[in-house]
Amino acid sequence: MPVDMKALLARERERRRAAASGDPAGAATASSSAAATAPVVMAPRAKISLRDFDVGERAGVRGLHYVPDFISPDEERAVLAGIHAPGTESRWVRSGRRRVANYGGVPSSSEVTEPLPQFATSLLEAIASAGIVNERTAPNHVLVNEYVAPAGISPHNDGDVYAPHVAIVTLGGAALMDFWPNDGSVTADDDRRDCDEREPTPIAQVLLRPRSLLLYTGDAYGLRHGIRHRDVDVATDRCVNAAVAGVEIGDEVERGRVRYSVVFVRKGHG
Ligand SMILES: O=C(O)CCC(=O)C(=O)O
Repeated sequence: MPVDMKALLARERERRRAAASGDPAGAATASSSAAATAPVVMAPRAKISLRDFDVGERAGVRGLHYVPDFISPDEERAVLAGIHAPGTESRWVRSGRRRVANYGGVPSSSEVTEPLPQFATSLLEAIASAGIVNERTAPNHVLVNEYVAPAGISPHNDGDVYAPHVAIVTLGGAALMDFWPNDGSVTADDDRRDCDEREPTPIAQVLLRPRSLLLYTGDAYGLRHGIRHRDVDVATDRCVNAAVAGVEIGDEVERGRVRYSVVFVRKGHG
């Protein structure tokens, strides 16, 4: 999760200071539950079997799952409103070409410093009701990425703090995520480097449609992943979820103006 750690630490310190001093503006950002917006309500999901959503198998990658249309368009709108609720603006930190809002402490530290915001707990309840996480594996930290096209995220591996599970809900726009073997050569700690032609051919690509849920765990968690810097993605024969995402090899997929990803992780090796 390459994030501008300096900016994030400064923001986190500022937030804690404001909360401790009783500053109302700080308090609004210190606890996202203070954000005055309609609560996000999600219908409980029917239990799903992840085996039905395994997209990594055909590329020999274990632990890669893609669930299309995990949330409805109304739920997507409600989550986006929660992400931008009053008091959340000060959460955003620029990291390379994207912005990141972080909830639950400093991403690289295993310390959990606050509960998840309401939009995230609702999404999480939906994920839990589908049987995808349980009490032992439930995420306790969320990062929201905002990508204004053509922004992407440089190749990276999420490292030990979050291992072994990540769940990502895509909102607003689409993007093609590439996965490469983790040869140890590049673990970017910022977004200055693009995923570009210097990267070897990915072993798998997943087209992340709006309202979908991506899960990577185990072997898939160990890979590097990234999103290229471009307005339009082209599905290649490595696109492991092409059928379910409704594309054929060679199809061009517009990103859309802005994509958000809500990235759930569990710190503390649950
Ligand atoms: O936006 C995404 O789907 C990927 C986000 C990501 O890789 C990260 O935050 O580390």
